[in-house]
Amino acid sequence: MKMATADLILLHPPTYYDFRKRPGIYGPISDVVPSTPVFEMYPIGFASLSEYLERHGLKVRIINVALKMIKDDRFDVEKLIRKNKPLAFGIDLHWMAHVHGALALAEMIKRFHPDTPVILGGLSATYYHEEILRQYPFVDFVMRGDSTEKPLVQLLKTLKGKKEFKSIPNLTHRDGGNGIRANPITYVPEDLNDITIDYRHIMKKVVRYADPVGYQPFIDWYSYPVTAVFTCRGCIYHCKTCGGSARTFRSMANRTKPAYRDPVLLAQDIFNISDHLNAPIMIIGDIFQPGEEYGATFLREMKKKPIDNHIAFEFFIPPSRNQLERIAESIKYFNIEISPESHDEEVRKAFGRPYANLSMEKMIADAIELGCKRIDLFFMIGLPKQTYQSVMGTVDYCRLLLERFQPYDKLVPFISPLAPFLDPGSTVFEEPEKFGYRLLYRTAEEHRQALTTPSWKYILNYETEWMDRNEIVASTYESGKRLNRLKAEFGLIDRKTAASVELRIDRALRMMEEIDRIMALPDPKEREASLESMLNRPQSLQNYSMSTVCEKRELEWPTRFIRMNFFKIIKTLIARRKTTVLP
Ligand code: B12
Ligand code: SF4
Repeated sequence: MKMATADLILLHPPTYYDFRKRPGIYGPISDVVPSTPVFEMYPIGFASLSEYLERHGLKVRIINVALKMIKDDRFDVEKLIRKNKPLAFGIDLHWMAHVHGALALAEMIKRFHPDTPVILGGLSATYYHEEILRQYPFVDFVMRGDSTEKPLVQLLKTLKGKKEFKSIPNLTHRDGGNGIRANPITYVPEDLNDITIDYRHIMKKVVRYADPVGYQPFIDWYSYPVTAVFTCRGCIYHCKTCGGSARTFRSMANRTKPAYRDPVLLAQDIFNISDHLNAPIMIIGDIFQPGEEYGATFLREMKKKPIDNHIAFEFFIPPSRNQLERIAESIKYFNIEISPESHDEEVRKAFGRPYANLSMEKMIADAIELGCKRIDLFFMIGLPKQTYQSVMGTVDYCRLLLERFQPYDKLVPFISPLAPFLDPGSTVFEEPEKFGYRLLYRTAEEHRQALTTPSWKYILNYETEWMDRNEIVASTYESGKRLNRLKAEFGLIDRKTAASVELRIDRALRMMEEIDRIMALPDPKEREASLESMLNRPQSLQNYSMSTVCEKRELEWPTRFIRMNFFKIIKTLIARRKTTVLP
C-alpha cells in the first residue's frame, strides 16, 4: 500500500527539544495530568482540525513527535522531517511550555524544506504572534484564535493557489516586505456544532498512515485509553492566573462568550466513544456552565442509553444536591473533579473562585450518598495571598476531609504547583504587580531560554509577594510529602507506593540542591561541565521528574479490564474504509 501524502502535517513538539540529551529536573509540573514533563499530549484541537480539513478535501496527518522521542531514544526527528514534504507543516504552540520544542522543529523544517510553509497555532502562539514572526524567520504564519478550523482550510487552499493572504481571518503573516500583517480575528464560531472531535476519525487515520504512535495522545494511552469530550471553547469565569479565562479569551481570541456544543451532540460523542472504548470519559467544561437547561438536556439524553464507562464531570463551582441527583439518575458510574485550589477561602477568592468550603463539603457528602464513584480535589501552589504556611494548612484541611468522610476511600486530594509558567495573557500576567506577582520572563524568547535551564525552579516565570521561587519549590515538595503520607494513612494508596513517592521526593530535593550549588559556581565552563555530568544520566527524567508529588496512577479512574472493544473498532474501520478511497 502506498502511503498517503498529506497536505498538512501537524507536529506536536516536546517542551525542551533536547530533553533526551540533557534532561533537566522538571519536577512535579505534570504530576496531575496524564503526560510526562515533556508534555507529550497534543492539543485535542488537532483532532477537530484533522476531521474538518479532511471533510473539506484536504489530507491531514498528525505526528506526535514528543511521544516518538520519549518512546525511542534513537528516534531520528531530522530523518522524519527530511523524508516528509507536505504542502505545509503545522506545529502547536498552544501551551507555552512547548516554546523551545516548537521553535526547534520549525527551524529544522526550514533547514530541510526552505520553501515549505510553517504554520504555528494555539493559545500561546496567538498571544505571541507578532514577536514570533519578527524574531524567528523560520515561521511563516501564525493562525490565531481558539478556533482555527475554517481559516486553516482557507490558508491551505490559498497556498495551493494565488497566495493572497490578506483576506484570511485570524492569520498573522508577512506582507512581502519587512512588515507583519495581523488580519483581524473574525472567525469566532458561536457554537461547536460543526466542529467534531471524533475518535473514529482518528482510528481511521492511524490505519491510513500505519502510525499508531504518531497518533497516540500520551505515553500510557493504550493501557489507559481515557478520552475527553468538550462542552465548550472559552469560559465564563475570571480565574486570575488562567490563560483561558473569559477576560483573556476576549482580549486574545476576540471571544465575547463561550461557544457550546449542543448537549444532544455531546451525548452522542460519548456514545460513539463508549461503542469502541471501555475506558473513562472526561467531560471538559462544567455541564451547568451554560445554564440548567443545558445540563438537564444532556442528562436526559444520557439516560436514554445506559453505558458502563465511568464518566468524569468537571465542576467549576460545587453543584447542588438537585443537580447531583439528576446526574446519579442518568449515569451509572459518575466521578467528580473540582479544583478548590486552596483550603483558605481568602486565597480561593483572590484566585477567582468565590465559593465557601461549606458548599464544597456539602457537595462531597451529597455525592457520596448518591453513589459517586470517585471525587478528585485539586489544590494549587503559587496563588495570590498564599504563603508557605497556607500551603501546609491545605494539607491539614485534607486530613480533616479524609477523617470526616471515611470510610469512603475515593475522595482523592492532589496538590501541585502552578508551573512551569504563569499563563501568558492571564490577568496576573498582564498586571503582575497589581496582584502581588513578580514576572521573571515576559517575551517568547525569554521563556524559550528559561526552558534550557536545569531545573523547574529556574524555569518558573514568576514569584509572588508571599513566596519566592525557593519557597514555591520547598512548599511543593513538603506538601507533596505530607499529602502522600496522609493518603497512605487513610488507605488511598498502599504503603509501598507511598514509600516510593517519598523516596522520589527526597531524591529530587537532593538533586535540586545540587543544581543550586552548581548554578552558584562563578566559572561558566565549570558550571556547564558539572551540569552536563550530573544531568546526563540514564533515566534521569523518569527518576526525578515523574510522579514526584504523587504517583501518576493515582489519577486513573477505574477501567474495565479489556479496555478496547476490538470487534467494534475493526467494524468501524472496515465501514469507513468502504467510504474512503485510500491512495
Ligand atoms: C482541556 C484542557 C486541558 C486538558 C488537555 C486536553 C488536550 N489534549 O488538549 C488537560 C487537562 C490534559 C490539560 C493539560 C494541561 N494544560 Co490545559 N487546558 C484545558 C482547557 C480547560 C480547555 C482547552 C480547550 O478547550 N481546548 C479546545 C480544543 C478543542 O481546542 P485546542 O486544543 O485549543 O485547539 C484549537 C486551537 O488552540 C488551535 N490550535 C492548537 N494547536 C494548533 C496548531 C496549529 C498549527 C493551528 C493552525 C491551530 C492550532 O486550533 C485548534 C482547533 O480550533 C484550557 C482552558 C481554556 N479555557 O481554554 C486549559 C489550558 C489550555 N491549559 C493550560 C495548561 C497550562 C496546561 C498544562 C501545561 C498544565 C500542567 N502544568 O499540567 C497541561 C499540559 C498538558 C500536555 N500538553 O501534556 C493553560 C495554557 C496556558 C498557556 N498559554 O500556556 C490553559 C489555557 C488554562 C489552564 N491554566 O489550565 N489541559
Ligand atoms: S481555571 Fe477558571 S477561568 Fe480558567 S478555564 Fe478553569 S474555570 Fe475557566
